[in-house]
Amino acid sequence: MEQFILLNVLEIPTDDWVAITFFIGYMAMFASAVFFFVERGNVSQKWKTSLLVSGLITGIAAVHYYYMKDYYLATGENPTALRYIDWTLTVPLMCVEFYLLTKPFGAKGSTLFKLILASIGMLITGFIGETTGVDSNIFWGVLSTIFYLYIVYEVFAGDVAKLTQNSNSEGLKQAMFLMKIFITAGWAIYPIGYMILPGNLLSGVFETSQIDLFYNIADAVNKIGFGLVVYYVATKETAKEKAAA
Ligand SMILES: *C/C=C(C)/C=C/C=C(C)/C=C/C1=C(C)CCCC1(C)C
Repeated sequence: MEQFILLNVLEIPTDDWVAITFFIGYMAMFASAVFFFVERGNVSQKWKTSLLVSGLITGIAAVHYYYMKDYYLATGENPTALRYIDWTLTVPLMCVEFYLLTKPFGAKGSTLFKLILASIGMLITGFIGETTGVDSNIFWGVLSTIFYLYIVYEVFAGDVAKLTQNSNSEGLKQAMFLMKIFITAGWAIYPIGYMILPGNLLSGVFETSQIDLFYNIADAVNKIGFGLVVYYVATKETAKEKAAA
C-alpha cells in the first residue's frame, strides 16, 4: 500500500507579485534581524539597545511574514488581522527608536508616550476601516491619517525636532534627516495601499489583493531602512568614541 505524507508545501505562482513580495519580505526581514543582532556586538554600550530594537522590529516582522505568506497562498485573501498584529507590535517599537536616538540629548518619556499613543490610534482606526466595509473606510482612513500627521508633526516640529536642533551631534542630525524622509515618503505608501479598499479612492485602479503589494514594499523600505539608519549612526558614533579615547 502506498504511503502518503502530507507536506505543507504551498507553491508561489511566479506571476503573483503579492505572493512573491510576501516571500521576499520574509527572507529580507529575517536576514536583517540576524544582521542587527550580530552587529549589536560591534557598537558601543549606549547603542546596543537601539540595535536590539532594530533586530526585534525586523524579527517580529519576519515571523508575521511567514504566517501571512501562507495565509495569502492558502486563501488568496489579505491577511488583515495578522498585518495589524504585526504593526501594533512594530510601529510602537519604531517610536522607541526615535526615543532612543534622542534620549542621550534629553528626550523625555512623555514624548515617547505621545508617539506610541498616536501610533496606536492610527492603527486601531485603520483596522476598523479595513474590516467594516465599503461605506465607512474613507471616514476611518481620514481619522487614521490625522494620527499619522500628528506623528509627522512631532518629528518635524515637536519635541523630537527641538531636541535634534539643540543637540550638537552631527550623527543625530543626519539620522533625523533620513528618518524624516522615511516618515513622510516611506510611511505615506501605507495610506495609498489602504485607498485600494472597495469604496475608497483607488478601488478599481488596482485589484483589492494588491493592497498587500503596497504594504509589503512599504514594510521592507521602512523597517529595514529605519534599522539601517540607526546602524549607520551607531557605527559612526562608536568610531568617534574610539578615536577620542
Ligand atoms: C512596520 C510598519 C509600519 C511602519 C506601518 C506603518 C503604517 C502606517 C503609517 C499606516 C497608516 C494608515 C493611514 C495613514 C491611513 C489609512 C490606514 C493606515 C493604517 C494604512
